[in-house]
Amino acid sequence: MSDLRLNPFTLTTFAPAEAERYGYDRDAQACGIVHFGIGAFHRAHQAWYTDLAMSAGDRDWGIIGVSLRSGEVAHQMNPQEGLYTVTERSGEGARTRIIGAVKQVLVAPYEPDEVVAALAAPQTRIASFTITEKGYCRAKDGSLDLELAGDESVYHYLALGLRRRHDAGLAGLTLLSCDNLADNGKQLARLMQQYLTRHDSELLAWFEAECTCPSSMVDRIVPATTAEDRDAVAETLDGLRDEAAVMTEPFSQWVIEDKFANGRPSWDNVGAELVEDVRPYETAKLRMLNGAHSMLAYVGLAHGHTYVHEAVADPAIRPLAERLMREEAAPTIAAAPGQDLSAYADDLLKRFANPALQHRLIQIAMDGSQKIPQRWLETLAANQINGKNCTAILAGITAWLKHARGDNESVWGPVDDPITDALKAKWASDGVGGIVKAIFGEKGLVKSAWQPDIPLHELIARDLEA
Ligand code: NAI
Ligand code: CS2
Repeated sequence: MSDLRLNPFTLTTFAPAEAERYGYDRDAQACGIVHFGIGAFHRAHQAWYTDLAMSAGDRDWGIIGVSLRSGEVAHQMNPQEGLYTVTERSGEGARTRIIGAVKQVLVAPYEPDEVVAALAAPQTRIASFTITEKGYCRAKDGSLDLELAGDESVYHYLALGLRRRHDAGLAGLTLLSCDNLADNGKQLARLMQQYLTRHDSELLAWFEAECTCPSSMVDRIVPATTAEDRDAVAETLDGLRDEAAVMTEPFSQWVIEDKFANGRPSWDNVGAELVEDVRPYETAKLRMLNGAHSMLAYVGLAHGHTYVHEAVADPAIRPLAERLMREEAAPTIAAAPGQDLSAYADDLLKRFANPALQHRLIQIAMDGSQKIPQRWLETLAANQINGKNCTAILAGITAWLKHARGDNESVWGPVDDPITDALKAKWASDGVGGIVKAIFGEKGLVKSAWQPDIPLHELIARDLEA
């Protein structure tokens, strides 16, 4: 196979026949978006919507991607001048599209001034984020952890960029969180205000008046790309290599609070929903999709599975996923008009069963301490008020505690969680009998809306010993 990389030149010269492609003059597009955390998900979701919107005639919404940590994505994308492919996979086959929306990737630790300049550019109107749950630097009570939120955090760059916009008399920005957090826009607004209060309090009033932070529910399953995936894409591209390729499912959903400070792409023309209140969609997605995902991950790994489609096909596990979604999560959700939670659960089970996605359970198992509060603990708390036990989520809790203890490490390597050391220390000091209180109790490690009673402690301890 050749080493020729996908880029605007090779694309016109070698013109792979099978792939769809963007339909606009890339060089003529200004960059209206600066996106932090240009990982696999952004490329298959927001950048894909933006590419479709510009292909349908919208203009000047090119994207400057920013990596806050490693240079890996910049090395993949910049030699390709930002071009990459999205491949949708299902049992029916694969469909590849070449995306032109991303113009450049900056690596913040090496190019801090360029990142601030991009935020302060007159044509920039939106800063968006997929920096993972831990990238928001939250303390256990949800407030900004001022020690974590240092000069390497997203807040540092935002504060400098917004200050420069203010001083130049430019309009504010929309700060659009696309991470799987409950009330992601409100959380971001509050955290940014806390950062400014500490570092640039004179900018606070301008930030509150000129910038907005819409909430958004984002949904598309995007597994981490593998070397085999890249080889398969090279075949589709008649030998051209795409080191930035991403794989996903045909399904995609994006529900956004319609609260933009300074314009937005016509994402609503290409499938996104702009609404007044995203909460019913966001709560259903976090508690049902992500709640079931995390349960499948920890219980599935314990049963020796590798992929989501394997876990959901296991007759010992599938009923747990059904129960978690239909009997435990759905009754806690105030559905929006027309939102059918039972049909939603049916669709989710079909999506999880997609055999072509190869979605690794260990990827979902990452960062459990950051994920389970909004995926499980809110549901447990809501059911607790009605005296109802959630056996499927409790099976997930037990499996997560074992995972955090290191039970899967011999097969899958070290536990990947920002508080791994603290979790392990609690296991060492509190053991099976005390771990539930040490993690979920009032003074526990994790922010928990749910306070298990003594019989539940005993039940989980028995399962942990089993
Ligand atoms: P990824 O691993 O491809 O990219 C993660 C990005 O976040 C990278 O740019 C990385 O440098 C950055 N990041 C990681 N830790 C950080 C930290 N502590 N501070 C700042 N930046 C940090 O992951 P992917 O698939 O792009 O997912 C990212 C996020 O997108 C998820 O955490 C989730 O909130 C959201 N998401 C992902 C979906 C998926 O199926 N992959 C679907 C829906 C939402
Ligand atoms: C997954 C999600 O990695 C995880 O924790 O549960 O990223 C999931 O794939 C997406 O939220 C689907 O939209």
